[in-house]
Parts: sequence; C-alpha cells; structure tokens
Amino acid sequence: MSARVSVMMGSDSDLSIMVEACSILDQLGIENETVIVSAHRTPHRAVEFAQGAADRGIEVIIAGAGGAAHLPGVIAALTDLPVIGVPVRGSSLDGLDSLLSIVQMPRGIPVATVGIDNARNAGLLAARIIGVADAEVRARVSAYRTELEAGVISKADELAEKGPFRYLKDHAK
Ligand code: RP5
Repeated sequence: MSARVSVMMGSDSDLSIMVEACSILDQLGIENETVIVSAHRTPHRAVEFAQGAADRGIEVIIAGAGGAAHLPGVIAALTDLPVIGVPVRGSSLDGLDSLLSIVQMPRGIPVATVGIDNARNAGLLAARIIGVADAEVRARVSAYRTELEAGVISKADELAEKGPFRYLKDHAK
C-alpha cells in the first residue's frame, strides 16, 4: 500500500526526533514515508515533494525542522493537504526559535503546530485527521486512548496502595 502520511524533515539530524511520528503511525497501521527535504538547502525538491504529495496518495504531511524552521510553512504554501509542524529543538535557543518560526504562520496558510520535539503527537494528530473518513483508523486511535487511560489508572492504583516513597523506590531507574 502506498504511504498516506509523509514525514518530512529538514535534515537527518532531525531523524531521531521525527522517528517517533513514524513509530506511532506504524503502531496505528497507517502507511508512512520518511523524507529529507529542506526548504533552504533543497528548495526545488521541497516544491516537487509538496506539489506531488496529493497525487501520490498522501493525505497528511508532517514536517519537522529546527532553527529557522521554514519547512512546514513552505510545504503548506504549496499544497492543499493538512500540514502538521514539529519544532525540533536545535543546539541553541532550546527550540523556541523553531516553535515560533513554525507557529506564527500568516493568515490563510495554516500549519498545525505541536510541542517542541513532540513528533509523537504529530503522528497522533495525523491519525485523527485520517480517522475522520476512515472508521478503522478512528477505532485504533480510540483504542490507543483507552490504553493510555488504563495505564494512568493502574499507576494511580499502585500509588494509592504503596504510598509515594515505596512507589518511587520501586520505580527508581
Ligand atoms: C534545519 O536546520 C534542520 O531541520 C535541522 O533541524 C537544522 C540543522 O540542520 P543540520 O545542520 O544538522 O543539517 O534545516
């Protein structure tokens, strides 16, 4: 099956963060592709990928970049597909530069922005968007949420039973 979500990033240095999006998409059974495309270093490739995405069957684009993080905005300007931006924490400014670069889009060209380095949420948001028209994906997203809830409740029960000190001791790394 061809990819439904394109996970794009400006550099291979973003990959260790962006792979979290691929991981949750795989878990939810959503075909995805991973591509390096830079708004600044490979602008022609960025145009080609953005303009060809819908015809290739892509339904949602996730774009991660750090620093002067223009990739998600440039991609959003070149396609009608929904674009989710992941601000990647760079070596300086703690990712605030990436966050502001991605979130402050001009009216008319939206990019849905997740938290700094939170590629997992980008994958989950892509799944929710696809789930609007795909009941199977929606059911898997719902099961994931139920699993999360059960995990927290089990921790809460354990904490109630053991108290804070034993709980921390048992969970010490
Ligand atoms: C951005 O510049 C990339 O998205 C990356 O986060 C940042 C640094 O890239 P490298 O110099 O590590 O290739 O375009």
